[in-house]
Amino acid sequence: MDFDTLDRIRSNDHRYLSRVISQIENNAEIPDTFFQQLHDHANQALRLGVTGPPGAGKSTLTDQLIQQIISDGKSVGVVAVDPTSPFTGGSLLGDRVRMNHYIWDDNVFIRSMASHGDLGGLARKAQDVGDILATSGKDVVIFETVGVGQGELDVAKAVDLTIVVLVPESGDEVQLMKAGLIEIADIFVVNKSDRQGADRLAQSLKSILHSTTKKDHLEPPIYNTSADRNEGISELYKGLTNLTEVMIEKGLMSQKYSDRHRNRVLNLIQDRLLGKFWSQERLDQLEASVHNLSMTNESPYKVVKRLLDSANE
Ligand SMILES: Nc1nc2c(ncn2[C@@H]2O[C@H](COP(=O)(O)OP(=O)(O)OP(=O)(O)O)[C@@H](O)[C@H]2O)c(=O)[nH]1
Ligand SMILES: [Mg+2]
Repeated sequence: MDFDTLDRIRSNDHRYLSRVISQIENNAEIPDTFFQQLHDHANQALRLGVTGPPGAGKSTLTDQLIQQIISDGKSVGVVAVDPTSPFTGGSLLGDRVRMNHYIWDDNVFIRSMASHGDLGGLARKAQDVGDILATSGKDVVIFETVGVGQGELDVAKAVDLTIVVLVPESGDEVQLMKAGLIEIADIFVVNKSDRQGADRLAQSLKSILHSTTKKDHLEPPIYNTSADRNEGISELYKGLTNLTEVMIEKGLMSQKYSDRHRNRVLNLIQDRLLGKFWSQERLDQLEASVHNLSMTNESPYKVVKRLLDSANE
């Protein structure tokens, strides 16, 4: 595969975009120069994360947001991360339906991306894919992830703005705090507001946010929606647009951008150093010591010392 040219990405060739994303998905070796070239073109898009518990209606909501975005004369790229996880059995089909719906539309690009259980790499992949879609000229890039673990929450670090989707069944405040969903949200959506308990959830969220939002931070707004009947969606879209403007004005977007930049460098260094360190030989040494452990009872610290010493030789 030829990574030397930006032209096919910049010309918004969806088949090519999909091929490059597959390479990233499959951990193919891609030269750094490829990503370096993207950098100058990748800063125009608004990157949105849509996250929340399994089955909360993230895909349905994203679908409605796509409609809003294209009616607003803008283009959008959507990546649904890890639809093969055991939690998300239903979404792959849903994603296929959506894909077919927009297959001839140059303004809408949708695809799924499996994490292959490699959650550590997810934030990096989301950044890289975001760069590709931004370079293709998409005005908005959406990442749909299931918010059930650290890897998924890391995706929040790859975006400008995170929408956390909850439903009346999502549980009480304590559970939400524990799940780490409160602190990553810039906007809350209480979806399935056609169901009982939606107002109560919105109220209790509001009171936690009121007491937990730090000074100099914006208190995340809450929107009630019923995504499957397109209720509350245009209000959400308007709110999203307003919030984006406010965040730009207050310098919060550039703050997020610098945080992303820093995180990205930290993550890349970590990945590379670890990748270099764990040669087959060291992995074999580790395995050997694991098998020895029960016999010689060698301390893990001793194993570490030996492995690190061998790194310095
Ligand atoms: N009653 C009700 N059902 C909804 C609403 N929005 C979505 N649903 C339904 O909820 C189910 C799950 O919707 P999805 O959009 O697939 O949810 P998801 O969060 O993307 O699910 P995963 O990706 O599998 O975690 C589907 O059957 C939807 O039709 C809503 O506002 N009200
Ligand atoms: Mg989904």
